Amino acid sequence: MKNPHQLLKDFQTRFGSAATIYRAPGRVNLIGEHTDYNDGFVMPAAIEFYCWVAAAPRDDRNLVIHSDNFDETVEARLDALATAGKNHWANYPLGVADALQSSGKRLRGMNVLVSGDVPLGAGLSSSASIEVAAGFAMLRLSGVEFTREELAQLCQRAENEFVGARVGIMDQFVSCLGQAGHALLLDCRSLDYELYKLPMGIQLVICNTKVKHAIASGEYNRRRAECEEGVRALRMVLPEVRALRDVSISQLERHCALLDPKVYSRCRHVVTENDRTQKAARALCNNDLRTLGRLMRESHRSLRDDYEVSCKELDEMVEIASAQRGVIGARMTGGGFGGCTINLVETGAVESFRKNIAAEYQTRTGLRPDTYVSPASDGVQQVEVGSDRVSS
Ligand code: GAF
Repeated sequence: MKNPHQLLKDFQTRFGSAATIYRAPGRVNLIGEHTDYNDGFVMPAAIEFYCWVAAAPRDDRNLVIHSDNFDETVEARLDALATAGKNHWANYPLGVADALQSSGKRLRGMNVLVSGDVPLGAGLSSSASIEVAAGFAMLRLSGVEFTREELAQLCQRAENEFVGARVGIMDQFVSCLGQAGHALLLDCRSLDYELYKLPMGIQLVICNTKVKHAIASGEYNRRRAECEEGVRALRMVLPEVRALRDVSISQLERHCALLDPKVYSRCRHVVTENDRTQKAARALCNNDLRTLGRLMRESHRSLRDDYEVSCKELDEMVEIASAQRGVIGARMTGGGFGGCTINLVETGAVESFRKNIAAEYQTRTGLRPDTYVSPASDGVQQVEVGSDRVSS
């Protein structure tokens, strides 16, 4: 974890002034994958990996942003924001500044030092964490009123329009509104949400396959386009359908002849995953861990076979995990094509789980995995250095 005292010192050395510190978490998704951009349901939790931002206002209208991770500084004028180039890290904070200003928020120029400990390209939402941390800092230091829901939506807009990845709202939302010890069930259409306490005696164990996923790559946007194609075809007979969220499993089956077989499989994943996610929330609420585990397994199979966003390494990791003692459920998490799995593991079994996974995964794939154990954490916060207290 980043030492906030060190971050303040680094800021002082680089920019010659004191700063305020904010941090926004990455996330892991328990279930509800590729449903957010279909107006569906997701159930993520924020994790104790953060993007840390130290920031202080400037007298001009410039944004000067230094990334510790990339050891690079980018300078931009708030009145003439443009992308920093394809796949550039600075597009995330610059895009957020652009989205905030386009929505009418008047920002001040500022110096920003960014230091993230969310593993990059691992499917744990390092992108949302930098967007949310930067956006929160910009709004707070500019003295602008905002809600966390609004910040999440503006960060999503930044990623869609400035970065060019047509992501849904899940990652930004939980990075803004996550709560320690809880998973968050989000209705991605209404943005209504409920918090579900995670059971005592169970740990969230995240296994990194070390296969990098690239969310901005064409596959993610292609899946989204296939879902839209499915909606267009189904609307010929079901005109009330606005998104796959509105389609039931029996309706989909009844009208499958209207759909190209690939598009049908994509739609089947989304429709069944929405159902699983709502059932998983009920199972969590009833402490019915057996059902929760079964739904996680089914979710992984559906992502692998119908949505085709898994990969050999994720499948191996889930298979190895599912055979371990004390494992409630295991599945890939996030966009897919590499990245991480999420495992619910009984506390007493975590150490043997980590050891066995590391050995077996390495034997099967030749890759050395990382495993992280993280409690569910709070959404974006200001960090009071001195006491290291956080406040909202
Ligand atoms: C990525 C996206 F950013 C999310 O919006 C979501 O679609 C997820 O992939 C898949 O569930 O994390």
